[in-house]
Amino acid sequence: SLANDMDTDAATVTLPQSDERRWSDTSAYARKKILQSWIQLPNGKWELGKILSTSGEESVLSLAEGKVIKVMSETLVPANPDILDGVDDLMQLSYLNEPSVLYNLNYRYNQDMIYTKAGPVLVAVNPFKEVPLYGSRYIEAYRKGSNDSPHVYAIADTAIREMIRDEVNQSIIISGESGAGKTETAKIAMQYLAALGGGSGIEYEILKTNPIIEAFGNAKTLRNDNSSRFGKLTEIHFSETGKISGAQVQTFLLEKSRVVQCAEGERSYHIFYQLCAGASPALREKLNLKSAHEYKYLGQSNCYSINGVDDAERFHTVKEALDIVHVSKEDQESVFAMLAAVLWLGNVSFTVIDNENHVEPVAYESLLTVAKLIGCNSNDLKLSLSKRNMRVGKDTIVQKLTLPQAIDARDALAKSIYSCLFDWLVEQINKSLAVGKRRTGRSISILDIYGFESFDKNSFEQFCINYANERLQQHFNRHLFKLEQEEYIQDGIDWTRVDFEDNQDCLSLFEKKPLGLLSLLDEESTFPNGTDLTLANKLKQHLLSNSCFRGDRGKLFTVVHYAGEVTYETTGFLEKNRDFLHLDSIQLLSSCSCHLPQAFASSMLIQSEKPVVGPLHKAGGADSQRLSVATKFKGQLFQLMQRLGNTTPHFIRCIKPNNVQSPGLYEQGLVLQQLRCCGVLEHLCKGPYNTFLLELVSVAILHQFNILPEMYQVGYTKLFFRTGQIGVLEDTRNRTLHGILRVQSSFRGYKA
Ligand code: AOV
Ligand code: MG
Repeated sequence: SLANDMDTDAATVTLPQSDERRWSDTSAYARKKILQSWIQLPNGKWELGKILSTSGEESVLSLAEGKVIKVMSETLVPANPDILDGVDDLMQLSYLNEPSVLYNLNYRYNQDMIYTKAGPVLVAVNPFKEVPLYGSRYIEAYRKGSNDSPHVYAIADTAIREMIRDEVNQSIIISGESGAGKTETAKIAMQYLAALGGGSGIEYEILKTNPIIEAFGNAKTLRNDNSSRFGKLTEIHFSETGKISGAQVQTFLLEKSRVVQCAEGERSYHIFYQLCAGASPALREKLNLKSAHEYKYLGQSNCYSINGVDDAERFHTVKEALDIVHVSKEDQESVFAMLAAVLWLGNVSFTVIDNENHVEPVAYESLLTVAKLIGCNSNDLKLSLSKRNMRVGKDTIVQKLTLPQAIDARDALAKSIYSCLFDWLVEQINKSLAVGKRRTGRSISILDIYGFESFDKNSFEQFCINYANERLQQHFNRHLFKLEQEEYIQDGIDWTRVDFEDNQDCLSLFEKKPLGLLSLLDEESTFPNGTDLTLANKLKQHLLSNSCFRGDRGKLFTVVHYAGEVTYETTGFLEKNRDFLHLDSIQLLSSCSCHLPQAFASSMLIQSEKPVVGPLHKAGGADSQRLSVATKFKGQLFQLMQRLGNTTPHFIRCIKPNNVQSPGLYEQGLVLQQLRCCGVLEHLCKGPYNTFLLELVSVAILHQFNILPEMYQVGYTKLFFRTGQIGVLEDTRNRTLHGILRVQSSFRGYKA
């Protein structure tokens, strides 16, 4: 606080450390001068009040609707003068505190100004309705520079300019909670890049990849009707003349489990419903396709449609898009056959065949249809779902399956077919968008990755997603810190090194070898007798000394993430991490007469040649042994960070203003929690000096207003004020102006 700062030598200011000190302007000195203030009501909401009087420890304020209240002065949080209402960069606020930031975003949101700058970061508040901010007229305005209000277009424009000017690759990194608007924002950015770099026609193809990838990788969840269940990096390449020459899409960790299982009220991947609703009679007959209601995988969550979405129509959009990215009609039909095979697999049921409860699939319509669709012998399929070959030493033993084992084998096959299909499609898209061999130009990458997740129950998926977010957060922290440091140095500010918020401890908790979360998870995954409980115990045994880790009872453990604590439950961790498919199933796929299953089998075999994790590894088992899911993901993230590390980043933070996907509803608490999570507030409010942008203000004026020399430093281009000082100046100016106005208005008989 300022009171503390007054005692400190101005040249050796350190950052406020604790939460209470993060906010800049609650000092006694600043308080005396403020005109209006925020009061926190018992329900946690902030309300604006005009300060009528302050005597001793207490202040009297008037609130809306003529209410007058008396409060302890120390609870006042200064509000900004009205002239700052709705400023388009939060940095322009005199008082940077939580209610002021919330108020400003809300003020803008109410006028459909969903974009606001927070220093170098763009904040986007999801409007949940169409807002008139897009399209060619707007693109043109940003291109010409005639519109300078914050916008995704402005970010994309800066990226293009800096790419050309600095000859450095750029990245647009979009983050935010589920449903906050990341995917829409990514598309808006692509729209702008396509418009500016278009000409060759490839830009049209790039835009058309979205409906395809969304159909196969997005699903309705309780949080978002169009939730992306994978992460995505789209790299758009530009030639030396600034025209788009191609693109490449990389995807991360698709949520496979959704194919066989999803929660009440959610849906599996859109494409299944689209196919069932939109396939032509001829295709229906060929695939023996039924309505979505007849498939068990789709029926279990009791949700078949999405408000306002016509699945049949979407199916046609996807088919058209597949044409555009050069997936042949023949291949398209194979893709649809794979989808139908997955659906029919879910309907395969089993019957008990002996008194040891071993089962085999019943050879009804479902089994026969799957065999026909993937092009294998139905007897082979039946065998692969009822028996498992195990190699022990030199011998092979055949193990019969019990019902849960058989269901696992069936579901594993369905999941593998789907995820291979997803990867195969992305590969086709990349072939179609391929950048020519001569990569002379530069690129802009757009990252749309799942945001931090914290639910009542958190499993392996949240574990991976939150780990990814820690990695990205570090990238964000380090970048902003660097920018800040550069600004001070450039302006010749005598500035001692400051510590910055870092999440390295939490990252180490995940990545340290051999005693980190990922290593221990992999180790336990290789033990034949490892269970979710032994995993939990092992973590607690080795990690308790790490301050970011806490052991809880049973299978629970807690990680202190930068965005908050998350308690994970290890149920299913080992199996999801191993994620293996029986070798029998791979062999089955490779024996198929259709080319897609063959391609899937070989890609799985290639993966299994890499270093391995699997319970039978040491025993020389016959299962497909491949990189564990967590290790593969970690590798992908490292690669991603390396790629991003070579780019100039531009950050967009998407905010979800309510949990009901409804327009016009702005819930303070929810917004605040997201702002806190993503570190934007911290960055905004931590600088020891606020920059004062009016370069012509001279030191003489400061003397006039009795601002002590230790309260500011003069840089080459800016004045840097100690926190709180700008507010004091603003208020002085306001009082002066108000004084003049009052004289004028009483003179004219008007109310000021
Ligand atoms: P997400 O990508 O952040 O969630 P989306 O981009 O899918 O979120 O946005 C969710 C929904 O919000 C969209 O389907 C739109 O209805 C609406 N929306 C978002 N941005 C805008 C905008 N600029 N204009 C109009 N509507 C918008 V997730 O993928 O769940 O993490 O996994
Ligand atoms: Mg998304």
